[in-house]
Amino acid sequence: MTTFELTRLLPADHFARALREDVRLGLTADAKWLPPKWFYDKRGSELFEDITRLPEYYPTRAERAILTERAGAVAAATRARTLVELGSGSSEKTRLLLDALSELGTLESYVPVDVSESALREAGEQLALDYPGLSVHGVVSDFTAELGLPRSAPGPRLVIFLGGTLGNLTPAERARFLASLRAELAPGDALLLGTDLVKDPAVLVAAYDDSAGVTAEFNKNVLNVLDRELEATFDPEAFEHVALWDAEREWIEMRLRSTRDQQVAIPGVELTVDFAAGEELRTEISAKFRRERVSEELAAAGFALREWWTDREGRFGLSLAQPA
Ligand code: AVJ
Repeated sequence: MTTFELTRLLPADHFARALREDVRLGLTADAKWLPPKWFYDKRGSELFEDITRLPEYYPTRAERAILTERAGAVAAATRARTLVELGSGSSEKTRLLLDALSELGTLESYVPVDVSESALREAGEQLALDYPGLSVHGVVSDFTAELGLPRSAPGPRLVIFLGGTLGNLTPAERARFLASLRAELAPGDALLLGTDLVKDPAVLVAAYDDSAGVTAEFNKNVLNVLDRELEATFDPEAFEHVALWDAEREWIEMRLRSTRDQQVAIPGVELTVDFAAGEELRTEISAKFRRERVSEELAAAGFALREWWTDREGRFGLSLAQPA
């Protein structure tokens, strides 16, 4: 028998409050910024899916190539009974691991954790149909705030955090996130972590500034989100998409650059915000890693790196780690 259940860990008004707090904080700062999580409304999630199919955006394909080759090794090394996925989204690459763990015969339950209830429902219900006998327990949560693994999830547990999303966090946020994740795991549990790798800046910048303009639209979509949720008066056409490589900090930054002097009302937070011509609003960092940095950050959080795999071209890294 197959089951699908859903748990909401957050109060119903969590996202409305968090958005207002982020907008107040980020848009009144000297150097304006917004956290990347607000890209992902329905339209933004669709645009991201489009990005993953762009010729310039290699990370999704590179990570899938590694998983295709290594899913069996991950299953054998972890013998997981529970697969927990952070930021599961459409759960597409997850099937490679569900297949490998089913074949091995250890898998009992799948726990996708995501901020989007609709994405969890869609993916969860389909998976429950496709994997008879699997219990699917979706958790609506903001894992940068708290993870909240169901206590019932049987061990050993394999937590996967794919796509390179760790890179959206600053170094301090990553340290905090990895340490709190470690605190929820027991000996014998494991973490499978996908990280995009440092490479030729031209390749990196192209991946975040594609010729079809899809990433530009994705970036500007955050302004549509503020217009809708906070009755703001942003005109996305009055901002330009910017993607640049910060060589010192080894991250890509996406920004929106105001094309003119303008004033924007944001009634939902009782703010009026001025933008000078050329002023930039930072909307995302996407850190790129080297093996050394990944293993150091894992070690600092109490994990030991057990396996490190890359695709043939060395573009993307997949780490298997366990509590040290
Ligand atoms: C989904 C966070 C992994 O940082 O590459 C894609 C998001 N931003 N293009 C990334 C994104 C611009 C993506 N992650």
